[in-house]
Amino acid sequence: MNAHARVEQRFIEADPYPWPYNGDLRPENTALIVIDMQKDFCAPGGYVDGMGYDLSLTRAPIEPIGRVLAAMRAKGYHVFHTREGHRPDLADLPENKRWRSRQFGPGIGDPGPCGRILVRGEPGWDIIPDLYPIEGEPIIDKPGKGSFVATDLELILKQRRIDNLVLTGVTTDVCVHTTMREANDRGFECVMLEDCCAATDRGNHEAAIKMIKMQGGVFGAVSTSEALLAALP
Ligand code: C5J
Repeated sequence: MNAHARVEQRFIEADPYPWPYNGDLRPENTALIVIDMQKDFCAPGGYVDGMGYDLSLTRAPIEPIGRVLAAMRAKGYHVFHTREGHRPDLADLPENKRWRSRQFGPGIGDPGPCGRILVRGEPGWDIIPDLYPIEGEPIIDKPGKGSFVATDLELILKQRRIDNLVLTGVTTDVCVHTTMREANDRGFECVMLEDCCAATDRGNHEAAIKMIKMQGGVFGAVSTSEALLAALP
């Protein structure tokens, strides 16, 4: 191919604009991020279950994420996973985060049916088997809701020259949204796949999606697994 040949532009159907904004969608510059698909958020006996929330909500994205994960792996896209969790001695758990987490029963760091809640190394903290990372896929262990604070995610994305982020996981309104906002402020071009995300409350999921679409796509765009799968080069 001529060294000066233009690369064909490619977009995913998305709202409020076809994504990515510049049509530069390639396996080399695009990563799937699967956020916090941990047993504590979507398995019986985990943290979310213990707080009394409807687990069917946070389990709903498992299947669509599985399809996107398989397709993006097969086509050579970068894949990252994150896990929210804390050191066993809780040195990285702010007191106020711990206090608030205990309002509906056992909180972060306390024992539960899946081990100590959101503590690194415990059964409930790990990623569900259906979506478990494979060799070579970085796992970002984060003590906060966002994936950039106190992690090496940005450094790895920059090393790999990744511009575009496809965001999936739980929960839409907390860790996925915080990560999208952090990524957007760092110049990454983000799309959230709405059927590949879920919140512990349906209204919060919908509101979080609506927020992204304001102001011409204030944090990026929103699409679906179906649209992404139809458009992948
Ligand atoms: C929450 C998360 N909701 N992964 N964590 O506490 O969204």
